[in-house]
Amino acid sequence: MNFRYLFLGISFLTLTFLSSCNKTQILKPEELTLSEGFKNPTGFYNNKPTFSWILPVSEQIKSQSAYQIVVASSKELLPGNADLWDSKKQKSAQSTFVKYQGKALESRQKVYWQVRYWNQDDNISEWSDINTFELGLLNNSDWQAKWAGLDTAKDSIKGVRKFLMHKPQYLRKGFELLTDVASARLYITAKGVFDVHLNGKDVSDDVMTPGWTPYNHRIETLTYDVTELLQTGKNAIAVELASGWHSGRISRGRALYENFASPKILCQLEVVLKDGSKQTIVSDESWRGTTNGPIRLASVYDGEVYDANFEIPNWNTVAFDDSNWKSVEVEAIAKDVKLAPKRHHTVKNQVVFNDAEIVSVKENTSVFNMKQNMVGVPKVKVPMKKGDTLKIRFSEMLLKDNTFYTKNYRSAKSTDYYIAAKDGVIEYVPKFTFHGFQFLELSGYDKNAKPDTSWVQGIAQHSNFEKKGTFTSSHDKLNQLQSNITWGLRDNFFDIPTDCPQRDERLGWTGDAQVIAPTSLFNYDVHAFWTAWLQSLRENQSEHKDGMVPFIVPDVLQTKNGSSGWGDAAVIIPWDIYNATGDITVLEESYESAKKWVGYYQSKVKKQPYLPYMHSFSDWLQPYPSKSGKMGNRGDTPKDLIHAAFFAHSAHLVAKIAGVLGKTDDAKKYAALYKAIANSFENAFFEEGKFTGEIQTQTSYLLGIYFDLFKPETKLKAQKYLLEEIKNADYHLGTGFLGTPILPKVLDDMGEIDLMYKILFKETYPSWFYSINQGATTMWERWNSYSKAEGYNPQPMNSLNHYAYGAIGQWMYERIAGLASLEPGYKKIRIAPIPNTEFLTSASASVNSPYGKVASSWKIENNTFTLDVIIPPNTTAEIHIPNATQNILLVNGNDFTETSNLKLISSDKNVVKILAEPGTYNFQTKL
Ligand code: RAM
Repeated sequence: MNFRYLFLGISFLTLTFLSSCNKTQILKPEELTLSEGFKNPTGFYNNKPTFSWILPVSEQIKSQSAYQIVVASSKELLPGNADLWDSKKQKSAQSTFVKYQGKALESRQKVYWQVRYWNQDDNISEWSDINTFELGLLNNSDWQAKWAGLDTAKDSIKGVRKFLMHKPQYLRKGFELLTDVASARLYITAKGVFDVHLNGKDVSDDVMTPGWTPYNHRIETLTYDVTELLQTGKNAIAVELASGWHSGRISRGRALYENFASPKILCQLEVVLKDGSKQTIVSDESWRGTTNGPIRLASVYDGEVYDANFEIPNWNTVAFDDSNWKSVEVEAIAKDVKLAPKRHHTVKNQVVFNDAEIVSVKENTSVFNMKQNMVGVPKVKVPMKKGDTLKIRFSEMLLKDNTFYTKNYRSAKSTDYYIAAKDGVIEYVPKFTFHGFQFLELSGYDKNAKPDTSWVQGIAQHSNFEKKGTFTSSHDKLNQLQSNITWGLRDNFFDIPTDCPQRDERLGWTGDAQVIAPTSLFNYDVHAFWTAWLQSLRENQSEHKDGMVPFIVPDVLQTKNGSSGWGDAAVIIPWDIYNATGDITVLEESYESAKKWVGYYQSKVKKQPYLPYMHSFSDWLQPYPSKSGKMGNRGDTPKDLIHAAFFAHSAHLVAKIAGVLGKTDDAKKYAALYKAIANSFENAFFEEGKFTGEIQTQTSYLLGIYFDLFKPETKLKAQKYLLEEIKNADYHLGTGFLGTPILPKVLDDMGEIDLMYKILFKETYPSWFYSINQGATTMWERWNSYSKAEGYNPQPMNSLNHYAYGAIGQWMYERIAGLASLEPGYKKIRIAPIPNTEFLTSASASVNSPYGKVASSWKIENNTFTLDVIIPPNTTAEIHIPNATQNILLVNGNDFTETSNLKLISSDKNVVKILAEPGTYNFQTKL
């Protein structure tokens, strides 16, 4: 043996080994998600999904230069033998929303996938963990089940405004499984709302399923893995069913929805047995049911009645004999109503408030304060006497004498009842209703018992999205505002985005939705929530040949005329989602709908070119309107101006969307249309930048400026007039629903940041802090919903939980904390806080962006301004350090010098601008 060769051989091997280590050592991708952020879903809705992943934070990983995705029908085939799709190495930085391009996928199919990437130096990562998704039933033809239920319309009672109240149903079926179960899926939905049990156990902790869609177009279905709940031999499936949104008063008896028809369930339990055989149990005529169960009545608006005397022991287990129950009636699945897996997360219990305070006790009536205006249900544990009725009332705030203010619930009874079957402590959580409340009144409990705070808990419920962003500052009221904004969002994201959660409304108002979407996308992971609702919007829009988008979605009001500023949700929200997430899918899905809405405006142009004549709720609830009472709700900005402004804006956005989608002809066409409308807008309503209408309003200027409808020279003049208007209002808000979200954007653009701070930090009416000074824990519908001095606004339309004015949240993130997305989905980030030392000494925000955590946090201490920044891999950031110059700037403790990570963009006496690569940075400058 020649040692020299042996030595050389070993060195060669070592080198190859080391260099191959070097090539393979970078960390694997993390947080794999599917389409709008789903993690390993079962019952997934989309067989053409997109894939996203996040590059881990590490010195070596700045960006992605290529990726490879492998998709297979079994785990074992990965990564080498992907039978469904192998993307191969794709030279691309795209790590979000990569389209699946493999073999067609079918209902029920379970799919496994993995991804790896190459970094900026072409080093390859390890393969990610294997993720999965399993499709739900994608076609109506996948269902063998029939709609089943009792005819409850027959013996229903007449409730508020003579609406039918269907008695809740208890439905069940026993069945036998011949051998052991290998796997089982339950596919289920209802015309109504349901809770399903298998062998006495809850199948899920979902609330008010299946949720609310335009039921005449599409009903969402749920899929549950129930393998563990089944047993060899006898089994029982049991479903509680109530009206919910489908047949309840909230549906307003719309014939189209068969609202007077009785609620029904549709369910299909598919079992694969260990011997390989299959057994399917479906809802059909063999099921039995009763309305003689404990939930006697249930209504979204009016509450629930529970009579413990009607409890049916073991009704949902195999031990029960249902031979006395009635046979159900069945109905075939309709071809024109799509059954589709739910495309966003169900409502669930989210937070439990268990530190209630007792406000008052009178005989056996007591009032509890949950200390937060919330939405959901109470959990009561109360001593009762047999036969007595516990009455549970709700209110958002109290009157001066500590009694309930419920005028603003209007006709919604919002009251629950529990009838006790025996003496002792009862425990009750209503199931098929929800309330908007901070205060709760109990009466009818055991007279001899002393009320205790442990009697009551508040269970806050909302759609099950995750928190995405945080915002905090050195100012208590600003933090309270952030809290009010986020509670306003959670409280009103109850399966659909609602205007309010408490009164006889709770509807998906499109205007409110378009106003709040950007702020919601900072605070919560509501990508899927919004895109699901947009599908409902398109379905309701399709009912109108002229492209009209209803006021509300689902459209139970049967809207006849579109409203400017409301129907624009069809265009504005997809654009906002795209900007927050970078997902182009929402633009593709919404493109035709957005064009149709612009077409609706066009169809309303009559006499004057480009000026539509139509309906509008206008600058809804503007403060100090010239007209009083209800007449004043629409504010003073003329509706014709609002139509033209939103017509132009929607056309402009369609042009931009067309650009993103590569539809160049449309992009040109809509850009020209926007210009033409802008021209008409200016000529019709302004002279030399001054609004020519009778009453000057902030909103007339805001719309023209923000939507870019002026010629450059008149724009400057209009800006001056706007500032005059704001001064005339003594630096207070003069804006309603439409103007308010735009105000910070316009002032920011004008460099009037300090003015925006001044307006935001105003304590007197109308301002954001005014409601906080009056005790608000959520956003209010009106700037003057309540005052300690004068009490409640006399109008019954006075929700204390309305998110629209929370739209300021976007500016709080973007400018106060300084964190904004500069290119769709945070591919490029802007960190540019502008502190105002009169009000603040610190502010921070973070967002879990599609690329990972982004953060911006500044503070001023001992005349030193410090900015801490986190920029995730595969992005870049422009960092603007205010009041700094290049030579007094420290970065991570050292004098600033350009490096491969930090490049100077510009520096003047106001601001240093730096282009940053991913990393964590600390900037410091002396003030
Ligand atoms: C009210 C709703 C909503 C608003 C419409 C115009 O009834 O609460 O907030 O958009 O009217």
